[in-house]
Amino acid sequence: MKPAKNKTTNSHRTFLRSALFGTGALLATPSLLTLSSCTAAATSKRATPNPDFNADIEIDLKAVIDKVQILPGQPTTVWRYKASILKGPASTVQNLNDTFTGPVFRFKKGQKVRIFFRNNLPEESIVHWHGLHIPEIADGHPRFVIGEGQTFVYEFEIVNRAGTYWFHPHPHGRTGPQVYNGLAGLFIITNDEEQALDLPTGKQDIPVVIQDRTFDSKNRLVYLQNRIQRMTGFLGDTITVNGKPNASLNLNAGTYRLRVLNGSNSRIYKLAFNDGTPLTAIATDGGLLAAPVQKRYIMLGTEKRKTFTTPYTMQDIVA
Ligand SMILES: [Cu+2]
Repeated sequence: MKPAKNKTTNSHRTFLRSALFGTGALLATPSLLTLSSCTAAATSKRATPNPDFNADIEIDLKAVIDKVQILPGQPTTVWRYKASILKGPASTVQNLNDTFTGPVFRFKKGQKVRIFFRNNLPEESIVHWHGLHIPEIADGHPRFVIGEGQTFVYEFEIVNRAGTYWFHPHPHGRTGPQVYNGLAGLFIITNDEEQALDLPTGKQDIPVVIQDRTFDSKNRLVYLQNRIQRMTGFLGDTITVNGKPNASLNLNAGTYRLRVLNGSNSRIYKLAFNDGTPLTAIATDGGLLAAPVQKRYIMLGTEKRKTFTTPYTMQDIVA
């Protein structure tokens, strides 16, 4: 309701301004034209870049149908995002291989970002930047969906605190299936405050996207097979990490930062080390906590993520 109200106010102001500068009945027509073009601009889809927006970073982001090797045997058809950097540091974009998850974007607060989103799916889609403070037109509201072959140009400045955010499709009534098919990526933001904390970085800063999936005998993704699932929510029988079942990672001694995102449609997770080693939670959805908190386990609801470090080695964890 709020944007609509603002729109009216802006239009009203424009109208008043025009009316003030104008005299007589003739100028009533230009005033009305201003009024209608203003409303059109606020609701139109952004298909071309704004030349006045000076982007530090430009990214090409596509939603595509792809085949990836997830299980032994036949590859699985998935829907996924693929990104490439057009302007700015190459480290901004990290595509993950042989998986449906990703990419991982890494930004710094204050950067101005332009993302060309191209929908190569056989249905409407739009990208929502979950947790980001950005202009409404760049927020991926379902009314901004674009059809197959169309492009939406996002332009916004990174104003959020350092933290782990994510992006996913947001078409009305189709968000669940599109995320399930594989569309989800991470949006990591850093800032000076975080960089002064000496947290693990580089290879010791690991994205962990947890999702449950069900595959049929031909390795195809299966979603909402029966009425109970449609009512209570989908629960897959295979847990994937960054799009891979039975995921494992060999780590060296030292402290790791795990950016854990529950990207599942309904499943809730309780995460703990199997030997009871405590976890140190350092952040939630909204960024860094005021102070680290030790936990025996962490609960992850859907559309939530926590970031934690462990002062123990992965060898300890695996053992
Ligand atoms: Cu979301």
